[in-house]
Amino acid sequence: MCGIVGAIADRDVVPVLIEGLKRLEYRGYDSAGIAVVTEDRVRRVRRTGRVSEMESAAKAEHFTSSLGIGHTRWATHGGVTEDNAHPHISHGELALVHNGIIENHEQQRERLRGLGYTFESQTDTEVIAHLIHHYRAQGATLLGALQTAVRELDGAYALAVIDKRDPERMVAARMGCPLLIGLGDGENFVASDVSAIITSTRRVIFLEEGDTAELTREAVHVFGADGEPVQRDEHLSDVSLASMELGPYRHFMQKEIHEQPRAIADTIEALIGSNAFTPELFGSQAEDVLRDIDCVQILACGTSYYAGLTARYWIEAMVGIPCAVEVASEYRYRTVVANPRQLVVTLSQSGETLDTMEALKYAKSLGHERTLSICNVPESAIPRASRLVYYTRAGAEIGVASTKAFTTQLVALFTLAVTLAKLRGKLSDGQEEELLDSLRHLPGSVQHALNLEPQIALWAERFAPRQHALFLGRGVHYPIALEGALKLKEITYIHAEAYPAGELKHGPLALVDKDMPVVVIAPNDRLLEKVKSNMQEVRARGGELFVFTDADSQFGESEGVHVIRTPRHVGMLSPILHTIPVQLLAYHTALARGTDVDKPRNLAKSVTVE
Ligand code: HGA
Repeated sequence: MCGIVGAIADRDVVPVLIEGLKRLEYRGYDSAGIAVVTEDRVRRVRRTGRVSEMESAAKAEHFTSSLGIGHTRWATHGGVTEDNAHPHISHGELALVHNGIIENHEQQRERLRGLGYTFESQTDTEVIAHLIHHYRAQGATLLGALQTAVRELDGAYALAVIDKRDPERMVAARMGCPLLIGLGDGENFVASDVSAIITSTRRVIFLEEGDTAELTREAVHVFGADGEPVQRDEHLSDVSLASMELGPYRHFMQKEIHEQPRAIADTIEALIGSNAFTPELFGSQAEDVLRDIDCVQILACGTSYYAGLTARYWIEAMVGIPCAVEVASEYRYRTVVANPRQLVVTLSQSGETLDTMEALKYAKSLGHERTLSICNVPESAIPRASRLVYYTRAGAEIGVASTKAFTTQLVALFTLAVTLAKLRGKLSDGQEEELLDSLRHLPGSVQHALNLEPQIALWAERFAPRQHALFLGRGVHYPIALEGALKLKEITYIHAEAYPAGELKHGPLALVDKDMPVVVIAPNDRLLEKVKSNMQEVRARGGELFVFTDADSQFGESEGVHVIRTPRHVGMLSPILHTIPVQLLAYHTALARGTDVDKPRNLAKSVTVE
């Protein structure tokens, strides 16, 4: 979602801001802007649309400055207009960028109107600029004004602020939305994520909830929620620049689909290295936390939620304890029965997903102390708030539609299920060796599935003109049908629904006719015969079937039944393998429809607002 970058340096920071915003584009946005302090003035350029359009406008105006802030906006309050784009300015003096939502913006707006402030935008953000300006006008320093103002805000924010009356300083604040500080040599930065500043520095400080910070060229001071100075650890980011470059690919989504063999291999490296499913894979205290749990609650959103649904099948079958999976935005607002022996597992690619973070906080407030985060971004907020963590090592995921983060989450969840089974004495040495072996071979099988791309691209040509599609699966492959439908919706805008195949006759069959393509995930497992019957039900109504099965299933193509075979059945890991073709189908259908694959309309990455 929104991206923030700011810099104070001895050089012109405008190129730093523009490059930073380009590196934040992947988060999804609808407008962009920068503001700088130069020659005792605040100058600003904003545009709806792409960062490159805003860049041309900034170049035309010959902006240069050694202090500036930039922003990519994903609108929550107020339409996608230039007036609503950030930075927002108060009285021509102070400029501010904001990520998040201010819930009491209406009350603040009324109050500020009463104090004589006028508003140029419909955003919730503009009140913050005026509020800080108001406290400045009463004599507070820039940092003091920011600290007073944020105490009056309800909601979530990451903020960066500059003021022409104090051109040697930038201030920042964080509550509920990610913000970090980059430490340079005689220059310092703020950013929503490290990718924005990676070419300037890898030394970062992650701000914590309630922190404020003051940056000059030479120093950074951080203050805790009580306003007192605090020391926050410095980290050296190992984000790879290559993972943020497109290389020979047309789209990040395509690149990330193809990176899955490597991403999976990296994610299981420690497991394969230790040659055993040990609790330590989840952290040093893991054995204590995991040993006598009596159930699992998985909390997640979007694609991660489907990873959780898949894990439920594995956990209940292998471990023999109940596993519930819930959308985080539902869990966080309902009355939940607390159980101190429950393991609460949160799944989030970015580790910053606001609803998931809030659901975790809620679970903890109920006394749930056994918490595990499965996450792709080291040191992000959710793993830091969890007792145990398993980092997927997918590398930076830039495409808005998640691909490699999903399959690596599945690998992590599978590792969890087997580890729990072992802790409960439900795994023989032979079984452990067998499962390790299948995981070892998984990257190779995924590579074989990727080789199906040309066949899937041909199917995509037939999908491209359709308005609707149905996805069916059974058992552990039902969540993969859900994921396939979600991928298609997200990037092609074709309306797609997924059902457990057994549900077909309880409703969705009414939709089936010759114009409804039905995608079926039908591997050679114990439910295959049941799925075949459901396929007959579709054919009997003229529906066209597109079936993904594996090499050892016995059925072939016939009229209205198209079949693509993934490699040999890979046992319990089969859902991971069957994810590849549904990702490729969505990707190639989007190509055929000419949609913006990496930046689907209305969507954003790192969903840091509610
Ligand atoms: N509420 C602000 C910022 C939105 C945001 O953080 N999106 O990710 C606005 O609507 O401008």
